[in-house]
Amino acid sequence: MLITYDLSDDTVYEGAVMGIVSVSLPDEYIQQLDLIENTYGLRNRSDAMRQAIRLAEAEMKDHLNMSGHVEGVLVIVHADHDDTWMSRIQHRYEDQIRMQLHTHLSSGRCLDVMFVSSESEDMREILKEIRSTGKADYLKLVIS
Ligand code: NI
Repeated sequence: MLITYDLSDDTVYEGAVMGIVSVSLPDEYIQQLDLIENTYGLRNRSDAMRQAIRLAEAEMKDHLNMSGHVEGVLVIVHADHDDTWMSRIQHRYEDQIRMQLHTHLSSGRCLDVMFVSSESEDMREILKEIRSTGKADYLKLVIS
């Protein structure tokens, strides 16, 4: 489904003139967008989109600001057990992944929990590779 944002009443936001972007989203993402709107008590999907970008920005900032050696827990939820993308990444970074656990949630999705001990540059690469697949429904790095 293509959502074309009509921002005619909304082209100035918090004092800033805004660009208009058309986005194609699957129904599942539209439902998530509506959930963000409701959860954060926002006015509309445009506000929900801004909130989603701010949340992603905060997470990216945390990851970009990592420095030196980092240790923590990486949690990933993904859908297709038979798709080997996660396993390939885990093998590529076996020197950084010290322990891993794989199990299945009641929804049938896969849950991977990994203890990572890595230089921050490698950690950023791991996160980037996981994100670039677009296959992680959930990705969280908790740094100790
Ligand atoms: Ni699995």
